[in-house]
Amino acid sequence: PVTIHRGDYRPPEWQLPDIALDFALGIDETRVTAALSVVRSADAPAPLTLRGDGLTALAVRVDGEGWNDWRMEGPDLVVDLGDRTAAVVEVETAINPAANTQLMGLYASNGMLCTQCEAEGFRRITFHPDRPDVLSRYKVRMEGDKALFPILLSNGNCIEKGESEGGRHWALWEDPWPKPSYLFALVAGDLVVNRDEFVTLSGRKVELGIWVREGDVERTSHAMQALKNSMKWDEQVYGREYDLDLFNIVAVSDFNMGAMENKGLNIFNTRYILADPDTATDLDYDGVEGVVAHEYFHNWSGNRVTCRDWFQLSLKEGFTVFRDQSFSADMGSPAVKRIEDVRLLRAAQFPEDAGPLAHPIRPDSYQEISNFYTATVYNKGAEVIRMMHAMVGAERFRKGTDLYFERHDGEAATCEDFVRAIEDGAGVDLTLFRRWYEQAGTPRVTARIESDEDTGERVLHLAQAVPATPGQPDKAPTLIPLRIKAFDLDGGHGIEEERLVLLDRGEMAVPLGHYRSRPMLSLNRGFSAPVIVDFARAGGELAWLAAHDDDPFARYEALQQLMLDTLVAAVSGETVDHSVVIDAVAQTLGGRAADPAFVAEAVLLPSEAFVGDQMVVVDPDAIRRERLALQAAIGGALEAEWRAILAETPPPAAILSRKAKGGRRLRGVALAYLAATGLPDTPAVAFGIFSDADGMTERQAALATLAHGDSDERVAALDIFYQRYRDNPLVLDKWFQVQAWSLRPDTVDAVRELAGHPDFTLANPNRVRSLYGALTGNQAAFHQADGAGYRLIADLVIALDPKNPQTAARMIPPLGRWKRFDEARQTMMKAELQRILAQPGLSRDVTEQASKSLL
Ligand code: B3K
Ligand code: ZN
Repeated sequence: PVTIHRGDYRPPEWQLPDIALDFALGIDETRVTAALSVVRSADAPAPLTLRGDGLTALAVRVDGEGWNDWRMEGPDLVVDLGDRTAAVVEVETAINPAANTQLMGLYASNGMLCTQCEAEGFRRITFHPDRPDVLSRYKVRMEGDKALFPILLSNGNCIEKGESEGGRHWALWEDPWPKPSYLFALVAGDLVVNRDEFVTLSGRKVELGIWVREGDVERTSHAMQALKNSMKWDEQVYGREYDLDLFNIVAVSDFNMGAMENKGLNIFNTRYILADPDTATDLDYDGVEGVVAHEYFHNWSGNRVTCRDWFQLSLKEGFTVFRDQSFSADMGSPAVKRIEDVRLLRAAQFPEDAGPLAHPIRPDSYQEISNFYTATVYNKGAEVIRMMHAMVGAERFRKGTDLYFERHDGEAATCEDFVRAIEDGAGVDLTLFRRWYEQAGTPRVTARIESDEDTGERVLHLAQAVPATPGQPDKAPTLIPLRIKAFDLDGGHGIEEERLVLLDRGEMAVPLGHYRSRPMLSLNRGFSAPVIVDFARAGGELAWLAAHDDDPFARYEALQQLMLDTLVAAVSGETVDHSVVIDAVAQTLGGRAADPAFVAEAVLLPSEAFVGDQMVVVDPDAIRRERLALQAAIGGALEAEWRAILAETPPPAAILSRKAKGGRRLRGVALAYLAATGLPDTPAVAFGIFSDADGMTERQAALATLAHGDSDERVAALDIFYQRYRDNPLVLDKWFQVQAWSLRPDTVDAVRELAGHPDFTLANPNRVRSLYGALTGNQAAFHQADGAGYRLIADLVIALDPKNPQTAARMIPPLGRWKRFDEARQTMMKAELQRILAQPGLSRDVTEQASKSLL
């Protein structure tokens, strides 16, 4: 496989100011005629290379004349234009959307046609340079059967439509904004619309449409509200107004990821559009709001200013994730949102940074760019933007982003352009900070307090180290902004106010002031930097901080650390006293009336995987055992509290206020703790909640709790749930998922059996993720000692790769974590990676992930 290097970037030799596309639509055959107006930008004559993927050129014309000076170079079409400096190059191709199981390019889903072009799917539709620094104005004409495709959509505005012979009709769309090919979109199908409108800051009326299948339109109101809120928020917070008269969203059920920000025509996985209280949990609602916002925000951070090349992906993704995180925080609870984001970062990104697939947020090389839509590029990328924001403050950050948008509007920019705009606009020197873009690996910050017992002077010593990662053996210190505060319990004059410490060298001493006794130090508050902090705490400190820190994130963090320390000690064979954790949980629960959502997050035990991440050699069985033991201890000791929470009347499912959502979340946590005790009445309690539930949050929480056990109620609830929702794919995904999440010892067997269920299919990425993705997230099951979990995932990758390489490749990273496990598991995991690699005809996607995972 060919490796592409960031340093090899060359500007395009041809520009394409205008493109006219003509589609004769059909499910099995769509004919595409592309007229590319090309203008040479290279000084010397250069052939025009148009990338293709699985295409045949049926006809080539130049300036209206048949043309023979072209050849195929592998999948690409090379047209020799002699010494011309401009031409209109017309190419005809035919594609089969029904046969497109990769879901890249133009494909069929439930009888409708839709596209996915990012990153390199446009070349599966027509020959084109297909690189993000080639921007064009698009005119799209499409024609198709009116009964099959009553709705015809593309980017921009519909400027004309009409009927043609044989029950066909057509539409002509024009997008006035030049865009790269990855933002092209087309949809044709039988869809219904939820219409609304939004008036922008400057008084422009924008027509909004969310297009779904008949019967789903009632489930689109939350997405519509989220869209309007996002539009308003981007005006208020970033001064960014929408720039077309029309904004359409289409929901499709077969989609490789969450959604896609095509200009004026976002295409979404139904999972991030459809929500009603009966079928969606509160978390699903939040997912809809966050993804709708994310894709909308891309209109500026991604579309108006796009990426020069795919190495710059974090330019749009990191920034846009930061923007959607800030939006969701403003719409709900900032503290809870921060906890969720950090939990995701630690669950998905830290392991990536610590494993064989580690890469900087701006990678240096790739074989298949689809493999780089990662938690590192997205979520660590967002943390990097967040650190800049923290260092300069909201006002100066806004000056920086204003300058960025002003300087680069209409351009394909780089990460460096962004950093420079923040430097110039906000007035800050980010020289050292740039290392965050260059270096992979999660920095480790070691902290220690040095005390002079005579004078009472306390000094905080900080040291940083960035671990070696593949291809980057030596790392340099970077700039790490740490929010700290010292609480003085004993009188004296410590840091009363929070302070931002900029750790800008390998080691640094920070005077804290004079204290009679060691102060309670709150470090990396709000998770101001995406680092791992090693700080030996004195006994009682974490419990004190969990109860008293005035930063809610820091309270959460202290309690988590206390739980984590207890679990790690227990797993290492130490006898542990659960009572410290129990007391801290009890104390936190005391605040539940004021903020149930925060309390629910704070009292949750760290995941099995996160406990494993703290250990040199992960012992999945011991972690499962000790975590269940701690859960049971907390469940038993605080039984009365859990029962009291569950005895309250739950908030009606239709109410989505912060408080109502928090209340439901806490009830879910209470049920899990109570069930962990194994008390004989708990299946009946859970079944009661399952049956009485007026919405999916309570219903799913109860079902998931039952699914861990072995009761008659479990069997009954799974059956009732299946019968009730068998026709709703998104809810049926949950049915598969709760079973793959189960803590039962037979989960791997259950997953294997579910893969043979008539409702299981490899054709739908959501279904694949709901079963197999859930299994890889179930540490003790996936790492079952006999290797059955590994075999199951490898079998899946092998079966899925010929159909959908992108989704297949996404299942590989869990197998690549072998270095962290015992020798027996290591051997089995590597053997499965090798078995995958031995398959003939493997995709570039899977080849890259599997071979790198063995290093
Ligand atoms: N930009 C798309 C991701 C496309 C992934 C292609 N493999 C969604 C998003 O981040 O908004
Ligand atoms: Zn994005």
